[in-house]
Amino acid sequence: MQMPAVELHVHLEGTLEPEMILALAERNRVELPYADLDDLRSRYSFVDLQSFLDLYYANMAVLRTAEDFHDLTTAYLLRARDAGVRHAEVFLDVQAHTGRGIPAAEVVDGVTSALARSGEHGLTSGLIVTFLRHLPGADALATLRELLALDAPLLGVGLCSTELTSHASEFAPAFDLARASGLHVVAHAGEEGPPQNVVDALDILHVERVDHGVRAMEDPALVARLARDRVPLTVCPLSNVRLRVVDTLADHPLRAMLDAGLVVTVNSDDPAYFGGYLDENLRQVAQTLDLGPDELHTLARNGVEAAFVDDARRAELG
Ligand code: ES4
Ligand code: ZN
Repeated sequence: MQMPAVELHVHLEGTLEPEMILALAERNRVELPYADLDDLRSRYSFVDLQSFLDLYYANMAVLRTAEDFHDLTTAYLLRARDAGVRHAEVFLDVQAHTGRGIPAAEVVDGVTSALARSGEHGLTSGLIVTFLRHLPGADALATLRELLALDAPLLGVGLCSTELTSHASEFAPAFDLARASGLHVVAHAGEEGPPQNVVDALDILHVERVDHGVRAMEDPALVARLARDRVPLTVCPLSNVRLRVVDTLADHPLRAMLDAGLVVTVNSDDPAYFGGYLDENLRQVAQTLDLGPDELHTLARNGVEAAFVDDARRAELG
């Protein structure tokens, strides 16, 4: 099988495996409401995005020190390398940590010191800080200002968490500052929210890629626009099944998206929660949607096209 070269949609906190949750709880003396590993694992059954987010944010309580963030990031890089990834752009929910009293510098130092060693594992990488959409836009702006003051080595900013309770315009000031500071911009849209959220991400936040975007398929004019402008969509098939964006993998619109000429890529989102890393996402979509070598090649090529890398690195990846 044509292996993926690039991963563009993975939340570092979503790579926190149950075993690491228990190990870090012990290391940091954090009390968890789980009896054991089996009890924790039994909670990994979701009915929608929010039911997942509740567990995802709760489990972050075990991440306390720069060393924890370093270890989490290194574990992801090693697992991604094993999945065939040669370039990864990883999301970090800084506000989910500063909001419970962990300094931004502690979080960012731990992650970036691990990412700086990507080359030792045979990868390149970049860090995208994702603002939390359930918090006020002013918090996103303040967080970005703090990260810029820290001179944090950022590739870009994004937007995630629930799509249903806020409007993109709230985040325009933070995205305007990000673009003015030379950062790339992406946003989750059209996952649980309607196609209009994708339009708003393009028109109001001026995103260069859309994370998920599967519900764009409900709006033919939007599909035509995304195809014409070659706006990449970072699709996460196993995530969409586990969060009930689609009923089953066989119902997933990935093939229809490819057929519509969209620049779609396959990604893992929160692999510790959704049943597999990039290799498993690709294996399952190839099998279930009967994707052939040409389609797998297109997916890999799209990932290279959509990556925020310079021409030299793009040529190496391609
Ligand atoms: C997320 Cl799957 C998904 N959707 C929106 N926000 C998120 N944060 C982490 N995973
Ligand atoms: Zn995501």
